[in-house]
Amino acid sequence: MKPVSLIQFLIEERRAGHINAELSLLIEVVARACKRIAVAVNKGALGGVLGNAGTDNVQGEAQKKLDVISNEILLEANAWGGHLAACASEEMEDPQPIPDMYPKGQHLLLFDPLDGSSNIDVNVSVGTIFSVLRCPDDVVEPKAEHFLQPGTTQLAAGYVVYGPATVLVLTFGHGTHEFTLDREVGSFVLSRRDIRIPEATAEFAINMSNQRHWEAPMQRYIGELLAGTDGPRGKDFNMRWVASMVADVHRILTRGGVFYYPLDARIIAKGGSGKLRLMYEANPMAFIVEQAGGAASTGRERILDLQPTALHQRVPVFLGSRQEIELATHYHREADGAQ
Ligand code: P6P
Repeated sequence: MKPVSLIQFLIEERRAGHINAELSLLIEVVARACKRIAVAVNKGALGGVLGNAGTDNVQGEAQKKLDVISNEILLEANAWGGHLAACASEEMEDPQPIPDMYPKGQHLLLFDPLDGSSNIDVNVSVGTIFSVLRCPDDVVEPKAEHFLQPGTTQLAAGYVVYGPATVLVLTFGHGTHEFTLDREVGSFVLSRRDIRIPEATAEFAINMSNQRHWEAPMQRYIGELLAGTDGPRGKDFNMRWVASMVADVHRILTRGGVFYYPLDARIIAKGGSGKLRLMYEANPMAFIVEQAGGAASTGRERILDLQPTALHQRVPVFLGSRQEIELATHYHREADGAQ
């Protein structure tokens, strides 16, 4: 069968009425920017781009050179196209307006330009995560509060994983689809349409070193997985933890599984609400996973239903095979005395 390029897929989606011309252009521009990020990432030590930039981001995290480079690539690519009203990034405190000399569009783009960048120096897969919202009609200079829309309002979400292959996963709310970069041609080619995550799984991803800090229901749930055939679950579980959300989520989209980054006592003691960011990590990944038949919660609530209160807000993340997410969420709600 003739391969379907990303451009052809976007035309199909426009003809189906799933997206408009401006959103189609936005996705093309983001995909092209991610190809440039892939070139920079794939240079490794030869590109002089490894190591720390010597600066911290808004999260107070030391920025890798490639964090800054990836952020610049995405901002530059999206400035002149006329499809965006503003961008927001993990690497920037405030939203970035579109420069006055360029026309503005009706979309807001949020991204984590290089998620998992602590893995860069050890040559483990990293990725770009992005989310697209509609800019409120009467807003010309979008501020942070205009980005604070629930995940259910996303028009598109996607990620690109820079691994052995460079792979784009994308949803517009009509299924989750995968495109693999054909480096010889330089274009993304549809490699899986309508991905489905199996309802059940025997594989979980979590950073076990935090175990002693977890809340009781998380200790109970993970304890049952570790007990395997000796415990109430009656089957053995496998564990993976890449410490690169895009890589862990891509594995779940490929063979099922669950990913957890729960609250823990240290986060709670510091008045925190989680490790991962809602607007440009949890929401896009939750949209992608739900559109593939999986589930995504904070352990108490559906992630996509959350009303955001801050641009860089953090949340606990439970996502993947529906049966496990529902059980883990049930344990937390039961412990809270809810329902
Ligand atoms: P830890 C990467 O820094 C990240 O934001 C996610 O990509 C990843 O899942 C998580 O943090 C890893 O966290 O505590 O295991 O280093």
